Amino acid sequence: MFQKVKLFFLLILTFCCFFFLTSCKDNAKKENSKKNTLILRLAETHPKDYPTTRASQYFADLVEERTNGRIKIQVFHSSQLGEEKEAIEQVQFGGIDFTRVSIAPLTDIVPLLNALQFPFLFQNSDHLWKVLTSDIGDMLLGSLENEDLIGLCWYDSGARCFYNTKKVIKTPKDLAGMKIRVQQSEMMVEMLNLLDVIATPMSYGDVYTGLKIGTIEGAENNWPSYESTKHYEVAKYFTVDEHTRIPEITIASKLVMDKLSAEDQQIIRQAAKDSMSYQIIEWKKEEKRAEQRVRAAGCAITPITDKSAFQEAMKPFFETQPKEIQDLIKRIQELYYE
Ligand code: GTR
Repeated sequence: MFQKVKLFFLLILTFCCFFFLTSCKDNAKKENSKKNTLILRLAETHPKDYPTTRASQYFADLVEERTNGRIKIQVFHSSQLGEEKEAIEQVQFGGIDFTRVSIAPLTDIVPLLNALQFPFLFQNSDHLWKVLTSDIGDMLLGSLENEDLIGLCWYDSGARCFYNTKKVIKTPKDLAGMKIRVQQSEMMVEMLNLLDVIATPMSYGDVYTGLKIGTIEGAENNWPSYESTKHYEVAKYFTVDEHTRIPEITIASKLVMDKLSAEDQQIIRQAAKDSMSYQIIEWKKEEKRAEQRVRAAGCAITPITDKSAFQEAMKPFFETQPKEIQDLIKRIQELYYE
């Protein structure tokens, strides 16, 4: 009897030891794979469910899948890592690994991008995409490298329109004297000054309060931004003048990318490119949804069917541009007819 009990306890002991050793091994494996996972951060200004944020997440998922979990990109939405201008600077110094931004706050660092924010440059969305997917788009993505940035891909951002807290705007003259927020870009300030507007550069996150307390009287943006920021609740006069089509861009830190293997760099570049078609589809859906929502909310929407007055008012702007930008603008205009 005593022998049997002894054997029984011996068996239990062996089982416990075996269980203990296997779980230690499993934990060590998990720890190891955690240690082998490279965590990178992407800064995004929009909320979690905004089309560009979802596309950035799609990009991150592709990278994780294609590197078998070796590289994980965490998307920090809603400006958790700072506003766009600061995020760009951080990416230059490798403090943040990636960011998705509008090209506007990048233009002071890479002036050639100014060509893309020239007013009434693109005839429509197809024209914009024809340019971005041509050698011009590739050349512009490549032009960021001198500034320690790597241009990965473009996203859609529709057309930007004026909106304000005061009155219906039908002509450029109606805008004269108004204090309008612009993105932090020299060119945007110069462009709006041409309309006798008091152009006020400020970061995106400050616009709602500015409109509400009256430090600015208006701003300009696309339908989804107008809606998601709730600017439409405080600035209900929206004029569909579509003065610019400024694309969005995802950029990586060159310092960070240079430390990765050529294979991983390629995976990241390709994943970013592959997220473009997803973003474009999501964008189109969101544009319609946001427009319907602000219309239903009772905003005063003024369509501008004949844009010539706005175009004429902004025409002299071309002459103020450096030759390099003028040449690029001409090439972009010509591409529409090719
Ligand atoms: C939005 C754009 C943002 C930000 C914002 C702004 O359309 O998606 O990245 O640049 O405009 O006006 O600051």
